[in-house]
Amino acid sequence: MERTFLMIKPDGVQRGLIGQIMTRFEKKGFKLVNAKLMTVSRELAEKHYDELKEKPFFGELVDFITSGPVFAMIWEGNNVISVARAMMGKTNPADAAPGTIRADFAVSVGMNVIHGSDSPENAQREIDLWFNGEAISYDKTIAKWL
Ligand code: FUP
Repeated sequence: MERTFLMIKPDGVQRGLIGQIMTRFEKKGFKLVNAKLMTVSRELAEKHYDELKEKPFFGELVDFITSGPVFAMIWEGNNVISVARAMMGKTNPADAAPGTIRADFAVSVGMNVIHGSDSPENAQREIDLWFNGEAISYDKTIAKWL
């Protein structure tokens, strides 16, 4: 079963969107297997966004992610990596399809409410980085209906 790392960014936490966003993934049928509200060190932010370190916006991105608590999560389910990305919408909320999280809740590419792993390799890397690889394995009785 596939797992992905999702993070509600400081703007989403400040705006009180944690519950609404989690509800979307719960209603879809994905399973929450770990979660925590946490502050982010510059070291963690820089490791997380290592692929973007040459980009001109890297400094601002790290400033933003470390500016307040984030809500980090691991979700599990069939094709959860790509389906969660589809539910999030395009990086720039202006390009995101209506009904997606970024389209419905955000207006700027910087403060776009949520992060989600973009590949199986990055999902594993991010689960290791943020949760030391730890997740809860449990059965949900609804599973046979999904
Ligand atoms: P995504 O995978 O959708 O989060 O997008 P990227 O990994 O390309 O970008 C990571 C974050 O960098 C985005 F969520 C927001 C920020 N960003 C900018 O601030 N400006 C840009 O032009 C592109 C990305």
